[in-house]
Amino acid sequence: MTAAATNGEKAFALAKEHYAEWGVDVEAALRRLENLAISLHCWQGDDVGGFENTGQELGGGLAVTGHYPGKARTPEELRSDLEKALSLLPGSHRLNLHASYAETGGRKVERDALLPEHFRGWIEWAQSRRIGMDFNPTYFAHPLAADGWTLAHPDPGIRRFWIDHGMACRRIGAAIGKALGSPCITNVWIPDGSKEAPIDRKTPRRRLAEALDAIFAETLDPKSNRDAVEGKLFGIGSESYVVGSHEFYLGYALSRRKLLCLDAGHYHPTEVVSDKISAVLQHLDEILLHVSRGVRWDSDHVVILSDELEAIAQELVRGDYLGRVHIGLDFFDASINRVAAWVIGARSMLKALLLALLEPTEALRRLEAEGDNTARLALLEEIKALPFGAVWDHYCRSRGVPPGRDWLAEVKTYERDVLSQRG
Ligand code: RNT
Ligand code: ZN
Repeated sequence: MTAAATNGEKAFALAKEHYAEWGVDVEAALRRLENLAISLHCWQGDDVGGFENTGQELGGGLAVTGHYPGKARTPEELRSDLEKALSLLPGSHRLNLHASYAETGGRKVERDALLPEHFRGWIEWAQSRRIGMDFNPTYFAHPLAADGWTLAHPDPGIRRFWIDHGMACRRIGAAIGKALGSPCITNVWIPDGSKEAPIDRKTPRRRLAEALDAIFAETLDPKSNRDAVEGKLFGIGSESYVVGSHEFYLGYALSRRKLLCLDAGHYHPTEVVSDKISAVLQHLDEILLHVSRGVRWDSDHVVILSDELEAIAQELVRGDYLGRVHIGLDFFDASINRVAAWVIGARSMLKALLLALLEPTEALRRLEAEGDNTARLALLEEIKALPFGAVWDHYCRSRGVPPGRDWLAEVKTYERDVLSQRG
């Protein structure tokens, strides 16, 4: 062991004792953390580009800013970058793929004609790494989505095309889940909405409900595929009206028994997803989280260990929801090293979960039940000074992953040897 590792392990031994004084079993927390998988979103690796190579602009209100060199241009490059990121995360995680990342061998395959075979490369890659996968139909970056309307489009032909895409994607999701022996969460997000206030808010919502019902008409085994629906408050170009709003999808998910996807960047700035989890899980069996970070108009900054991220993780642990909540990341930043962006976001999520698992929740719950709100607040503040860093570093080290800032050197080496060689 290096001197730093020896010191780190000494610090961990002391930290463990310190937590034990608070009634916290550190090893038990680490065992629970090890079972939690974060679904890593493929689209951080290439600025939501995908491999259709149509030259179509992203659209749908999605905007990626920055020109950091070295973005992945092929499935091989993207998988290599993902492998680098995954190698720097303790635990075993998942891949979240968009339909626009199909591998069609240079042939044009329309989105309504996509088949599981177009994702064989990804499935085999996931099999070889023994990880699960999640999936998303792609309702943007396409000529038939150029006006910002898809499933709620007034033109029935365009609607039909996008319904068929959704149906194709669910079958792909089921094939993925079956091949990997782990349910694939297939998440529907559409951009439909308008810049100015529409006269008719009702009809597009009726069309969307009907289109979704058509997509979900086929019964699939929940062991292979589970459907999620994701709402949004507004987007660039859909500031005044979004067809698939939160209320729309909450009602839809409840009435159709679907997973609701809560994206942390999709609400009013003072509204938080952490408070919604226990509300919606009163009525739904499972939900999907898109862990993101909103900053002013942008809903997709790289996730950091913010108060809200901690609050989300606390809710999952305190509410005993870890088995009912699927955690996916959703952000895109082209202004920094893209592999580092994945690692920063995913490690922050894991840190938030570890912090929550290390909380003396039962003691706090007792204080609350006794009405001792003074002690509850005082202890919550003191808990913030417990030696969490030593536990995190030990967790990384013991799972064969660089602790602390050490991962950054590996990303820099990868940038020098691999990313900077890309034209
Ligand atoms: C967009 C949604 C959606 C996308 C991805 C690429 O506002 O958050 O989840 O980010 O599908
Ligand atoms: Zn999202």
